[in-house]
Amino acid sequence: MDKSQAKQKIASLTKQIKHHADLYYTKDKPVISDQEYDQFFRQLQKLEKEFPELSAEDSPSQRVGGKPLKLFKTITHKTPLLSLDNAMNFEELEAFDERVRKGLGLGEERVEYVAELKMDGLAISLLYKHGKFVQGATRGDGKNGEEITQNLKTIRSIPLTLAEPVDLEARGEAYLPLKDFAALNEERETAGEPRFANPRNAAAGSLRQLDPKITASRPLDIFIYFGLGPDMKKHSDVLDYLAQLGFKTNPNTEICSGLSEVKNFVEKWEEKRDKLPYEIDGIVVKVNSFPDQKKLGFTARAPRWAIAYKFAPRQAETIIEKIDLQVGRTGAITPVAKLSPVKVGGVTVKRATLHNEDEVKRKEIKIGDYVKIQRAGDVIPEVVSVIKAKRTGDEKEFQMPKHCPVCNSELYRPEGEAITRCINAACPAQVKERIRHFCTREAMDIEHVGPAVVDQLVEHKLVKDVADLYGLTTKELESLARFAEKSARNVIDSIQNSKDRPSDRLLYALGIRMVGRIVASLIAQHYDSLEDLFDIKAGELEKIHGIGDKVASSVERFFAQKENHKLIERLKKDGVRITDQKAKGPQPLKNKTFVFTGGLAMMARPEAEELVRSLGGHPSSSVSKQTDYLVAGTEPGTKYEKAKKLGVKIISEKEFDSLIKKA
Ligand code: 1X8
Repeated sequence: MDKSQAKQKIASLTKQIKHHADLYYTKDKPVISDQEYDQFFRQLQKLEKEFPELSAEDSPSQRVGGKPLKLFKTITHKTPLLSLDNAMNFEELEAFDERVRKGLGLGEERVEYVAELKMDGLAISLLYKHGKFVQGATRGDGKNGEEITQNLKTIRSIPLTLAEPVDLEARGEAYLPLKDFAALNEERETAGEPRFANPRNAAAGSLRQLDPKITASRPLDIFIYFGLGPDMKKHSDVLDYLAQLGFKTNPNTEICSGLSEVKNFVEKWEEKRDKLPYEIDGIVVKVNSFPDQKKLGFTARAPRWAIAYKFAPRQAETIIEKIDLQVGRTGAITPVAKLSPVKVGGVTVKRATLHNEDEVKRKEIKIGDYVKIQRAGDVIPEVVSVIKAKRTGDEKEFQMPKHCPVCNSELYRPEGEAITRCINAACPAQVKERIRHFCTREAMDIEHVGPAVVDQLVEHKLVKDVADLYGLTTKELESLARFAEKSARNVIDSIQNSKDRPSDRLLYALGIRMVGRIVASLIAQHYDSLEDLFDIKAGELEKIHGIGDKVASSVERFFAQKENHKLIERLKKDGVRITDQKAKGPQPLKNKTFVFTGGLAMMARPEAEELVRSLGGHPSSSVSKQTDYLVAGTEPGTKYEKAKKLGVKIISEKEFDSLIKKA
C-alpha cells in the first residue's frame, strides 16, 4: 500500500471506529461485535505503525495510552472548580430552597431545579480548542490540578473531537463502575497488591498513573455535567448541548418544578442507589435558569445556586465477635468477620469480608475490636478501619490456620500471592461452591437447585461434581429430607431444562479462575465448541481483545487438566450443549467475508449480517482484498467501485439469496 492509499484507509478506518466507539461507549448501543471492532482497530494500529507521519493527534489509537511520564505537570484552572455546600437532611434542603427563593425575590412560587446524581468519583476538567481535546486535568485543590491529558484520552467516552469546532471547557466526574472495581481488586489480590478501599480511590489511583497503559487497562468512564455553549439560558440546555457535542451525560437527570419534585427525586434514588452500576453519594440540585444563577452568585467557596444532598453514609460502627473462614469454589480461604448486627444504609449487616491474611494485618484487625464498616452498591460489606481508641486490651490476634477448616488438608499460600488456598479439589466446601456456582442464574440457571439443596446432594453423596447433576433421578431425591414427589420433579425438570444453555454460560459455569461472564462470552465468540479449547495455549487466547495474560494462563491451566476434559465430555454425553448453535447448522458461508452496499429489498442490513454470521461467515462493513463477496443492493456507493477495483466478487441480493438456499 502506498502512502496515499494508506492515508485514505486510515481516514475511513478512523471514521468507522469513531462511529462505533460512540455507539458503544457513549450511547451504550453497539451495532457491531467486539471482534469486528477489534479488527478495525488493529488495522488502524498497523497502518499507523507503518506510516507514523499519518497518525493523527485525535486518532482512536491514542486510547491505548502513550509513553510513560516522569511526573505530572501542575496546571492552574482558568476558573476554579468549586465545591458544593451540603445538605444532610430535608430541613437543610428546605433551607436551601428558602434562600434561593429569597435571593430571587420570590414568594411561594416554585423554582425550576435540575436534579442530578452525585457521582462518587474524581472531578475532571477537559479543555477543547476548535473542537479538539487539548488538555485534561484533575480538580486538585480546586485552583490547581494535575495535567493528565494522556490518561484521560484512554477513557473512551471522552470525545477527542467534538461534533462542532468549538472552544470549551467541560467538567465532569470520572469513575470506575462497581463491577470493574470488584474485578480490579480481585486481580490485585491475586497479584499480591493491596486492594483499593473504594471505587473513588480506585478511579483516582488509575488516573494518577504515570504510565497511561495502566490507565488504559482500567475501564474508567465519565459523566459530564458542566460546559458552556453559545447563548445558553438554562443548565438543562447545556446538558443537551454537551450530549450533542458527543459527551456522555447522565441519563438519570430530571428537571424538577419546585422542591417537592426534588425531594421525590432524592427519595427515589436513595432507594434505588444499590441498583446502579456505579457508586453515588448523593444528589446535586442546581437552579436551572442562568439569569437566576447569576443573580444568586457565589459565596467564598461555593455557588449559592446549587447544593449537594448527601445520602446517609453507608458506614457504621460495630464489634467483631469472631472471625470465620470461608472456603470458596477455587479453594480460596477468606477470613470473614462475624459482627454484632448493625444497620447500614437501611440494611442489617452481620458479616463483613476481611479479604485475606495481609488485609487483616494491614488494617491491624483483632477479634473483639470496634470497627468501622462500609457498604458500596451490592458489594459485600467491608471493614474499613479499627477504632483503636476503644480497645480494652482483651482483643485477640487473628491467626491464619494451617489446615482447611472443612477437609483438614494442609493449606498453601503461593509465594507473592495474598490468598491462602485449600488445594484439595475434593474438599466438600469447594465441591459445594462449584456446584452452587454452576446452578446460579447467571451460569446454568438451575432454578430449583439452590444452596440448601446442593448441601443435601453433596452430603448424601448423590453428587460430587456438576456432571453428576444430570444423572439424578426423582427416586434419589425423594429419599432426601424435605423432598416430596413434586419438589423432586421440579429439581429434575430444572436440571434437564438447563441442557441447552449457550456455551458461554457453560464456560462461565465451570468456575474457571478469573473467567467471569464477560471473559466467558469473549472466548465463546471465538470458539464454536468447548472441545476446541482442550489444547488451548495462553498465547492464542491473549489475541482476543480484552483477555490479558493472567486470564489466558488461568484458562490454559484449567484445560490442561485431563479431569476437566473428562468432565466436559461427561456433560456432553448427558446431552448438555457444549457447542453453539452457530456451528450446529449447515455452514455454507464458513469463513467467507461479506460486505453489503446499497439498499436491500428482502431484509434489513443487520438481519442480513446476522444471517451471514449464523451460517459461519463474517459480515464486514468495508471492502478489502480479504472480502469474498460484495452484495450490491440498490444505489450501491463507493464500496462497489472499490470492490470492482480490487477484483472482489460482486453479487446481487438475489444471488446472495440463492447462495444461502443452496445450503
Ligand atoms: C460535583 C459533582 C457534581 C455532579 C455529579 N457528581 C459530582 N460529584 C453533577 O453536577 N451532576 S457537581 C460537583 C461540584 O460542583 N463540586
